[in-house]
Amino acid sequence: MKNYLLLCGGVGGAKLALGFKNSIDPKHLTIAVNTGDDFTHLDFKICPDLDTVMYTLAGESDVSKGWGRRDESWNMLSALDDMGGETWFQLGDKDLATHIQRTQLLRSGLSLTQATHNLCESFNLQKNIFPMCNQPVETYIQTKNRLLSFQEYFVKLKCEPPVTDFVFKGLDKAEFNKDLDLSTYDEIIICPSNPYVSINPMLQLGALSKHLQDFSQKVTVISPIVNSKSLKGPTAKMMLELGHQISVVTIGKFYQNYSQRIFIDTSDLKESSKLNELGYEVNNANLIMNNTKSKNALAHEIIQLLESR
Ligand code: FO1
Repeated sequence: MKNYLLLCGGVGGAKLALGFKNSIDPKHLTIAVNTGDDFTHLDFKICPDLDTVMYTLAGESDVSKGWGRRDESWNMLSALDDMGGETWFQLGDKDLATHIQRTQLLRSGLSLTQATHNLCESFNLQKNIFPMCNQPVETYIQTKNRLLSFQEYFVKLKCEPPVTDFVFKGLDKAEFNKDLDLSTYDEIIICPSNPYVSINPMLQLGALSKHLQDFSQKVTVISPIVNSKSLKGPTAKMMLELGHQISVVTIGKFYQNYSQRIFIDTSDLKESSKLNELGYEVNNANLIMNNTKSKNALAHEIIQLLESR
């Protein structure tokens, strides 16, 4: 069996990561997760994508919301609201325990990787989930009038302001997670996450970016655009605002220097020849992962193809 590295954002990426977890031995699976969405809120270090992946793999995620924990209660938030505290970013009681624990672990001197693995252990997960880097990188959204921090744009303003560009702060001090030896992965999967804000921060990390460009034959993109719509979140809206068509071809162009293989949904097959012209081998599958069966089926199909190469 080959060794797989998944590059993963939040909800879409986590669904595919679960399919992989259910399909292969964990020793062949490594998941590098975007940390550009991370921020400090109410003095707690919040890592939304790491938590979404962790909760999803542990069967603990709130599937309908896509973030936070299942069977959640909101006593802290409601009490905080009664006191006039800051409640625009909703922290459930069980979820809060994760942020408290992570913040304590980091304050005790652990790296984000070590803190993540400590949390993974408490969810009975293998230690194969890694932050993309151990240094803080913060995604900012440039809108016409203001530069917004990611969570202000995403949660407080509900992705409403039109986007003109993205800024990643902290890159000068950040490096792709040193615990991950890129030469050990036979296949790298770019999960169906938002290319602009979930995968882009990782592509800014020099060592990873160079590796993907040098070994683009090992890199497979799974499109987050299905039937000319985004599966979840603001990917399609951002594409339009940036002057692109909502299409798998726009995804293909975005990753053109990094990948030579793409999976698109069967409903987008009409775009195959344009992707071939961009240099891609095109494969198609059902990319809508709305239950465990479809998550496992997609992972299985990707693995089957890549094992045969
Ligand atoms: N997303 C929301 O839309 N509203 C929230 O109040 C919210 C709270 C929240 C708390 C913890 C956490 O880990 C994630 C949370 N998210 C919330 C999701 C998150 O901010 C975004 O989905 C990701 O950053 C995008 O991948």
